[in-house]
Amino acid sequence: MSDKSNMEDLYQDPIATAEKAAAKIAVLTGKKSHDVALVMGSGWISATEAFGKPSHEFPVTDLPGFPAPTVEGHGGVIRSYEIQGANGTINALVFLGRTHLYEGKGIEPVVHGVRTAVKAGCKVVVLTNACGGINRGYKVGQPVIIRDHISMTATSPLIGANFVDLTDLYSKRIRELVKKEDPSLSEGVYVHWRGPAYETPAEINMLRTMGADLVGMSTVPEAIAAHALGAEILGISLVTNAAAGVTGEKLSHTEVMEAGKAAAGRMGELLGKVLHKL
Ligand code: 8IG
Repeated sequence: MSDKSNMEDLYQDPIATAEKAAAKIAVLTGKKSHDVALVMGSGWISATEAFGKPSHEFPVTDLPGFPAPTVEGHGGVIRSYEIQGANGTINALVFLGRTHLYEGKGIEPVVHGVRTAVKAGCKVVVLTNACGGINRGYKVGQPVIIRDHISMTATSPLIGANFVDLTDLYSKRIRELVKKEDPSLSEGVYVHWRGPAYETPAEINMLRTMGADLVGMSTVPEAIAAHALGAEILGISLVTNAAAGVTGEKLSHTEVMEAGKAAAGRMGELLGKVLHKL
């Protein structure tokens, strides 16, 4: 199928396209359903090492509705893992890379992965990202659990009179489980900034005044779309730079890619353990 007609299906009927993509995952993996989905953001690939070897791996473009990815470091690959634990085996669907709003393809491709995951059976969706730290107490390389968010993009993945409640969007139950496993973790409020330009120092001051701790260009639409389909959400941010104006340093993409590796490995082990307690 050409990328164009593949994408037209997605814009026409996003939920039906997610159902088709989920059916194709079942065919490609031989697994009727998956239990949990993880979306690995930039710098998070090393977290997957803790899950062992995937049983299956394929490019997202093998499925209907996924555009070819465009940003360096975002693989556009789906893996299926069978993660063994005390309570048996968990089928995990892991997305390496995601589509961002700043790519200009609209909101549908941004949330297609998580919708596909929920239609594939996933009751929990773990969203990871790399972000800027607004909170002056954060250090580069620190993972932070997302407690709540502020959307600054003026866009939603939902259309129509779908008045979804977001009071417990980032599941309190799962946040407590994670903090029990690692009490050193902080929680923070994540702002979704469309990008692709980073914020100005003045905008960072504004966001801090609004109650924000973290700022990035992903996660929020995915959390809303997956929650609207009934999934529970865990969000974890890796602070890979101080937000604009916090230290006086300029922001660069390569710094971002390197900062996260050690913390991501530690988070992978944590996630591997937590998945069995969900
Ligand atoms: I990594 O400082 C990363 N992503 N908006 N601001 C925004 N996105 C980011 C930042 C940042 N760092």
